[in-house]
Amino acid sequence: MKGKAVAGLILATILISVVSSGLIVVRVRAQVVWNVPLSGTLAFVVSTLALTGDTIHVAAGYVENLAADLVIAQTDLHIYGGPGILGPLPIINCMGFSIRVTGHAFTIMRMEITNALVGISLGVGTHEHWIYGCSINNCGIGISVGSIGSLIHCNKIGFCGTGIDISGPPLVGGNRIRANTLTQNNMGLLIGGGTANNHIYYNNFMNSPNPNAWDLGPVGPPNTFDDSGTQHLNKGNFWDTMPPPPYIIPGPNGYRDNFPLAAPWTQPSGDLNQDGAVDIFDIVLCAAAFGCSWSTLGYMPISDANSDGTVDVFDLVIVAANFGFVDP
Ligand SMILES: [Ca+2]
Ligand SMILES: [Ca+2]
Repeated sequence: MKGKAVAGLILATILISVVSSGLIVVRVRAQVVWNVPLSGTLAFVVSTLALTGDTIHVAAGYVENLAADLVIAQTDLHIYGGPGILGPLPIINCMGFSIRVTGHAFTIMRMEITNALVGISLGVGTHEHWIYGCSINNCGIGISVGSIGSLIHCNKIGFCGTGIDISGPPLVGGNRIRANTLTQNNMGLLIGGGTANNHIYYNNFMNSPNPNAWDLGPVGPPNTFDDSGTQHLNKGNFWDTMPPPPYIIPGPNGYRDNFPLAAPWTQPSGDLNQDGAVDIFDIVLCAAAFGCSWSTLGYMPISDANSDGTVDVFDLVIVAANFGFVDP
């Protein structure tokens, strides 16, 4: 079984890298899995033990209070919160500090982050981070995007000053911000500052006392409220303050969401790679981690469709049951 899983992983990596739309990158890892708290606190593991390519598993229900900024300087470091069936999301209470990412290709999934100056700060010039399924609350800024080519999806961000901030220098670009739900932040999204080619779609922006989004300008850079470089495809966001479409993003730049959603976005069941269709690539993603369980190397939360801590036939069944679905 182990040999099959490895073969599946390699096959999946090749297939996804070559053929897919590039939304999901499956990374082959051969490094250590650290289990927190068995290996100490998360901050201790990150600062002292973990190396490039390692994965850190944080048990459901775990709570840690930071005593300083949590700096992620490694490349290709992965932090996975425990599967939902085993308990609530593990919590990093930042106590006014921040999680600062200075390395590349950082992955964090299924963690709760509270009381931070910046919940997750993706450093300027860093690239290819993957932020999925996190709950970020009561922060000055929920996620500050200074990176290139990151995927930020299916997170819930609430009660922050600004939910997602993409107002960095022109270097910041090529990030996909999709399927996040931002509620009761003072401002949901802050964009502009010369950033370019960031794609913002399928997000739900709700209940912000100030505008759900604000565009800083300057005029010109082609950030889009769609999944491509054109403003004229049919993916958009849900805005609870929406006037008749298109939704004009307040601010000096004139960004528009040409095809805003009429109702909040809900992620289709079985669409593991979040590309809007349930197809062979979701099967491949499931195969990539098939046979892996929560505490072992190779487990990926995104492959575990029913979040029970094991990637097995029941996850394949969920994909199969929805196979053929295509977002209209
Ligand atoms: Ca899919
Ligand atoms: Ca499962």
